[in-house]
Amino acid sequence: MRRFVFATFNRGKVREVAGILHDLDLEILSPAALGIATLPEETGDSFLDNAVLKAAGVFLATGLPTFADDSGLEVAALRGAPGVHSARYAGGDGHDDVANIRKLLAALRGVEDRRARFVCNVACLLPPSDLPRDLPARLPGCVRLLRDHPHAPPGVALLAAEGEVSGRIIDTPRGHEGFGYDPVFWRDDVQKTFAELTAAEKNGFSHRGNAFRALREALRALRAPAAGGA
Ligand code: ITT
Repeated sequence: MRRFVFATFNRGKVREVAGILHDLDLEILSPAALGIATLPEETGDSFLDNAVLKAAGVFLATGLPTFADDSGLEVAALRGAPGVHSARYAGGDGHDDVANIRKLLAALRGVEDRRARFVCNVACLLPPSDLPRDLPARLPGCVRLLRDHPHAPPGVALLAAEGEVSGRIIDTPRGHEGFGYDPVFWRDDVQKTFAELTAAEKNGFSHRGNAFRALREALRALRAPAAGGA
């Protein structure tokens, strides 16, 4: 069994990703289980930079293969805001989902164009010895193998995966599943918000579902871990 740390403190992400990766032979560890109380500050300008920063902080502290997710909501009428600031949109330490939604709905009051998308970037750091030589040819389209990302530790391989999903922002929150902006993110095809879907249903077409399904295919192509190793 291969061990990975998922560098996150967001329980909604953990629930969703556990469902997507459940059929891989993986043990997924939390930072808390390894004595890590905080992740590096998200000072990057892009989702990928921030995902790499989070994964690198945990990789350097533990020496274990690590993946991280940086994600957020981009609203067309707000020129892509809240974007990389989604968790902290309403200020403070962030993660006040009710305050974030309130601020978003205030910003969109009277605005007709409600188009929005969720974006998820995943950064997975691995020892290069885990990678088969033909890996690049076997990677799904939205996964890249990067060897010189500025925030990745030197000599460590980086698999970067991306996913997105479009929808629109409704005026009145609906549903109690999920997290973050899910209660106001509406999908015309299912006539529901993301907060009215189970985690499995949301995974079926969400940004995170798309990004982690792609990563899952890349992980299937890795060399088997050395006996007794990580
Ligand atoms: P970690 O950094 O510990 O992983 P976080 O919640 O701070 O957790 P991000 O920095 O990636 O994660 O911020 C993502 C924010 O974007 C999240 O807090 C939500 O406000 C929003 N978001 C991302 N994915 C979402 C989803 O699937 N549903 C609803 N909101 C989402």
